[in-house]
Amino acid sequence: MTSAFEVNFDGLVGPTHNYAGLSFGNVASSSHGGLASSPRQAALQGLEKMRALQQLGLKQGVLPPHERPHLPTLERLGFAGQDVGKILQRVAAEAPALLAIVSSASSMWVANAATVTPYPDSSDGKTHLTPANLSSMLHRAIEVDTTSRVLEAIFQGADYRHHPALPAADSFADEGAANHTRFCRDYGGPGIELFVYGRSAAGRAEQPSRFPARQTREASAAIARLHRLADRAVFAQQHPQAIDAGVFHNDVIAVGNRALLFYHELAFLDGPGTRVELDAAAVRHLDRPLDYIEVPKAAVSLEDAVASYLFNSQLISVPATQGVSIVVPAECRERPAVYRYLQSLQADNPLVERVIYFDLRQSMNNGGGPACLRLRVVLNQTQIDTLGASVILDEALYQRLKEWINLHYRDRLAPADLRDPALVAESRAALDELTQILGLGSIYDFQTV
Ligand code: SUG
Repeated sequence: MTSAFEVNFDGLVGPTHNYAGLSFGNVASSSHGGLASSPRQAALQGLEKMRALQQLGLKQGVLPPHERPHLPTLERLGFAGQDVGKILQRVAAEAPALLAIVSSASSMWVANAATVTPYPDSSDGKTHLTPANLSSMLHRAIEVDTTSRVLEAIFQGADYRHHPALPAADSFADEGAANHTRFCRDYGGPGIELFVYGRSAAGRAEQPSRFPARQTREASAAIARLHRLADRAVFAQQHPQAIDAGVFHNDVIAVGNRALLFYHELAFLDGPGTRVELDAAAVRHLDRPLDYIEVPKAAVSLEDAVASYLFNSQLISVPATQGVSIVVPAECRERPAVYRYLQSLQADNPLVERVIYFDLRQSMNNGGGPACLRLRVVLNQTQIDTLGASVILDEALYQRLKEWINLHYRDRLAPADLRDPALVAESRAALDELTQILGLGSIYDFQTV
């Protein structure tokens, strides 16, 4: 076994970050729709998180934002022409909801970009990547093509197998790594993988009644097959009560790292059964059962969990420390029950080293916490050194990206600003420069036409 790292690739927030209330079932998105945003602050908050983790000694990568507003989607829907200003005016007049949809900076939440199975887990020894079709909502479904191009540009060579996204049908709705957790003892050693779904297209599963379930069991099963996981894959259904409380992805209510699962009592429809299955797979492949921290609903209610995003934390193994460190959003300090719980966890649980709080408010207001902003890829040092682009964060890249954000991003964006053709020009200039900074080549539609 060669040693390997779990690299967090974080999505950079794009220049059109805004609050459009697009995601039904995502409580933060619905409650902030229509408010003004700050793309600059959003991008800087995300960048500071990346830098802090890099400074703790972790490997940190960067993924580029997508081109927005996405004019090719408008063209496919009949809004074409040479004059961008006129196109935007027409869309705003004839289909105002569409303008927000094609302008969303939702590609920042790269936990939904793809599902990644690292090479130690697949029977062919390759790292498998399947972009999520994100077919539940149009503003996210239009991410697939650029995501595929970005992943193929970065993860090049014989070590990787890139699969096309699953068919974009309701029965194969797939939201990527946000519903997938890998467990292992060491990142470069064998692992098992938990796939969590909200509904079954076959209709067998108990359904939420208030909000939609996004991930299907059929999609999860297809990914496990494609990624050649055989009996390393475990499937579990999300608790419908959790979805109805605003848990639109499993990573809003559970998170894992190495052999530890941190989750809420109401995360899974059958919590005890899920543990039995996970332990059986873990004993088979890791020679030991998993460790669990189950948070009782009596200590933290579903409402508190959703409002604070306690479980959308990153569990990280900081070099030269024993237990796991938990990266949580600052909102966890503001909910008394959650803060109390975290303080007791830090003081009393030997599995936990410390809790680190981050201000990610701009993203949080759209339902995206620390874990939503990152996609985990296990890589060995040779793979890190031979990536197809300069996307691993170091101090120089951090400084460069900070300057780039400060130069190109607006400090304030109101919904009406999405009609402004200058925003298109500004975004293109920013992204064009970014592809040069990251050595990515031409990945955007505007660069290839
Ligand atoms: O898909 N929000 C995203 C948030 C994704 C969070 N990701 C994870 N939990 N992994 C979503 O609901 C809101 C956009 C708006 O309303 O402007 C949005 O798309």
